Amino acid sequence: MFDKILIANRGEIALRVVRACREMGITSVAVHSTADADAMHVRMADEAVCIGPNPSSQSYLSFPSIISACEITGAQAIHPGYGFLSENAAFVQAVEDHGLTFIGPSAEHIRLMGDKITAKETAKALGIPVVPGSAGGVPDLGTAKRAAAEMGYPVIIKATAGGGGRGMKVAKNEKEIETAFLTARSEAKAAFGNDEVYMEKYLQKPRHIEIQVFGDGMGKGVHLGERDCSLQRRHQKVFEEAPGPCITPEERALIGKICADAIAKMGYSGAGTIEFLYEDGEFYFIEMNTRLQVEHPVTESIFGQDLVREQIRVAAGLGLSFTQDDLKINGHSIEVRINAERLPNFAPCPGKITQYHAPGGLGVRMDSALYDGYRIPPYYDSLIGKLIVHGRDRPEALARLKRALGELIVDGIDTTVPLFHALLEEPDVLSGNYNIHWLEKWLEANLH
Ligand code: MV4
Repeated sequence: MFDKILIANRGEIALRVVRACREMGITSVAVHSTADADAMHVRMADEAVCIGPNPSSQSYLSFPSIISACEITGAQAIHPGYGFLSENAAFVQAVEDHGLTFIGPSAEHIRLMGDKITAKETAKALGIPVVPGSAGGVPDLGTAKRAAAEMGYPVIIKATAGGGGRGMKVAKNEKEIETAFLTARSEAKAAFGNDEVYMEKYLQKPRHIEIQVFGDGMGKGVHLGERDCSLQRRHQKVFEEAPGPCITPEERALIGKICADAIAKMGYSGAGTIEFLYEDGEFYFIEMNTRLQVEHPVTESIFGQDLVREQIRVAAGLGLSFTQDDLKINGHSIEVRINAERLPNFAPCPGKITQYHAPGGLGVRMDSALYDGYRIPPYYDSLIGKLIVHGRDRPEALARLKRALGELIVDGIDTTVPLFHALLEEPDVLSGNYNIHWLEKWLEANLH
């Protein structure tokens, strides 16, 4: 096992990793930008190194600064958290070239899943159900028209280098295909420097269901069920839950086994998420994320397992501390993302926290790097906390969420907390009756 781990991240996820390290007897090293000198992750880690000025490009994304910080402190491994360098294959390569361990999958697996066409081809070859679509890239308008006519409208055109919703265009009929194709291609070029696009049948009212998987790095794979993350605004998740309110135990066992077997066959190492659209009882693969995700705590809550501990164990070559048979779901968990944003437009709202009080009690977990007097810097993303609740069943988790939100105090800035108070009054949220478009429609009707 490692003696010392460097955490190449900030905010609540850096604290999350510090906590796992401390329980495992591993020394933690925080890195930080100038703006983050007073951040909670710096205070809570055993050691800290300033790695550069405020822009992420010169600090949290700087390969030489981070690798030098390992050399200075004697850290043997790097935990990337989510975002920043967590899915950067070139970084993984640089880490390994310096004799260090990246806590995550191989550069090859990150690269494979970063290209959405090869990800889909790989998934399909491994027996994972995929959305019907073009065979590989769509090089020109003629090919786009033929492919669309064959699969039937509506279709969606996506950037091969994309993901997370950027560079996507829907065409409802043949009249719309030319504009959709050309816009998708030019947006892909502008955003990713790669204009390759592919096409899929457009699913009109799916849910976003993602399966948590783990590879032990020694040829075994397990799954930890699904999360329903359908409540999103502009491709940002705001409310996530596990298990999915519409997924039966039989469906979970079936898709879970398909995913776990695929992970085993790939020889995948570490945590991963296989994303599906789910409509009319069918799962359709769209992408795979090769990192720990923001919403991992809902899975931890229902399985009673520490996913960061497992990531560290697998990276150290020790394998997982549980088998598939050990994993049993207990109750229901919900997470809401607390962002420093002002409604109704979700404008970023950095500034000084004049008062902070975290909720507590049975089944309540607050993952946040806030403290009284903390000044949220304007340079990074607006996630300032995650409130995660666990109950014996979904109604109990919902009641607990409402109670915990009532205890939470974040003064001095605006946050997304009022949104959650309002959502918890909505019959569709209370019954779990929502799809990927529900929140945008609700915001349109209620906040504008
Ligand atoms: C789709 C789709 C409908 N049909 N693909 C958006 C982000 C990216 N991960 C995939 N996305 C979508 N792909 C097909 N074939 C609808 C979306 C989509 C979406 C997906 C998940 C969560 C929220 C979404 C919001 C709008 C569109």
